[in-house]
Amino acid sequence: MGYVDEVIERVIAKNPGEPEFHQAVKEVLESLRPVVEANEALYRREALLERITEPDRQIKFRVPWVDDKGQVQVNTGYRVQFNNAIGPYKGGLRLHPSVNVGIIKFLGFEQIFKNSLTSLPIGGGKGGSDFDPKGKSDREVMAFCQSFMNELYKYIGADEDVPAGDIGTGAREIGYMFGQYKKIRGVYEGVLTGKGLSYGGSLARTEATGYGLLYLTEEMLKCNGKDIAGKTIAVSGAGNVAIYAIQKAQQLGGKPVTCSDSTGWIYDPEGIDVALLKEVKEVKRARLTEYAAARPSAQYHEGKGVWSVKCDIALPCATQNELGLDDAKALVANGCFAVAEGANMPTTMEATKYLQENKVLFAPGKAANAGGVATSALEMSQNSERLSWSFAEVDAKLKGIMVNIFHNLDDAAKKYGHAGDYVVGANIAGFEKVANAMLAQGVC
Ligand code: NDP
Ligand code: 2IT
Repeated sequence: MGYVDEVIERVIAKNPGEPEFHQAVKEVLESLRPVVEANEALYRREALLERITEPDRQIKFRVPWVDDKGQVQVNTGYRVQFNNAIGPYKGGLRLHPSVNVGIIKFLGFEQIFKNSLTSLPIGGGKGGSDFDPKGKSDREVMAFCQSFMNELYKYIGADEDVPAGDIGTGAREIGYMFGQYKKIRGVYEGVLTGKGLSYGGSLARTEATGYGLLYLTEEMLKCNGKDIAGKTIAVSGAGNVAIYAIQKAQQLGGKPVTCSDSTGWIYDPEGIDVALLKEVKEVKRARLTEYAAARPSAQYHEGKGVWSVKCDIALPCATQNELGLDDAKALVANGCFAVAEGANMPTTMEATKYLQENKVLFAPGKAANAGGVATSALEMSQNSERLSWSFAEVDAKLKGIMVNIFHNLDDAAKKYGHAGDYVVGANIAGFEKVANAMLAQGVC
């Protein structure tokens, strides 16, 4: 058995009941075969793949808080500090009832390579809790966030580990967490990103993941003789990533016609009304039924279904494994020619394979959605120099980073004989820098 297969087996045996983590490790390691084969003796001796698949540490803690009825609630908090070979741990905090250690580990593992692709000095980490912010009052969310930080503060810091937003964690949650960190530690530092603009946040961080997704997609299409203008786009999700992906797609002349939330989805043949979507999701925190009620052209459907709509480009922006093999078949049958992942691992391995076999341009999340964490790193730079940059300056840097990421992964795919396979390209390009740093730093 080859080194890659041995390590995959070992990871599965050592981490039972964590299917998402197994999936992420398999997807990365299998595509690293060309590099691993070229360096097998060295990597084996250094146990490089064993080390890179084992988090530096996993922190799990109790998060007790009092709800509005006076009842004590108990959630579980996590922070997985996966790898800091190239910079302080960096990655979001997910607040969703489905959160467990395996999900946080898959996200933390992906984050290592994503952060490396940005070319900025950030290591990989992820955290979160099974707390569900949906339907909670602001006071309840604050009580949870303060209790979460009462424990998390011990492990984070501007040069140590810098958390940020993810599913369920937006500006409100980051604000409460930052306030509590500051109160406990008595230091004003850039310990979290995605902060409000009045207390150290960066312009364009809110838009960055969605905008970055479109900048990378635009470059990928351009290099393949295609264009976004005039194209019909299917988007899933209706959160931070989806909203700003839809907005940038429209600015580039595309026509996003779908979005979805955890209960249903919208087909709006006249194109999604972003202002209305923002009002429903960002202000009212309501369901998409409210979008449909306010927009005569929109059709609302319960459950899942955005990938059944005829489109040229698909942008999954909700959550992991939301685009399966049947969805991939429907997309291909309907003439879709590009899929770019706004979410983390939204496409199953079978679906990815099917799309690639059918010549669909496929940009994996660790490259396509890296604009969010890249702009978080720009927020860290601004915090360090105690200055803030204009929207145009941050946006221009973001665009430069995304274009650069695409060319790095395109070049890596070509160099190892897999031209056009951007999954292989992204994994190899992200891995090489981290691997070299780990080897240079010795056994640690
Ligand atoms: P949000 O919480 O802002 O939005 C998530 C959206 O997906 C919501 O509309 C939610 O529905 C919907 N959704 C549908 N099904 C699910 C489900 N099973 N679990 C969770 N959400 C579901 O999150 P983000 O937009 O920030 O994140 C979306 C994806 O992008 C995630 O995979 C995240 O890891 C990834 N990502 C986020 C980055 C960021 O900067 N925020 C950066 C890079 C990647 P509802 O409205 O009903 O809650
Ligand atoms: O998945 C991700 O890259 C994020 N949720 C953003 C992480 C960050 O530190 O900005």
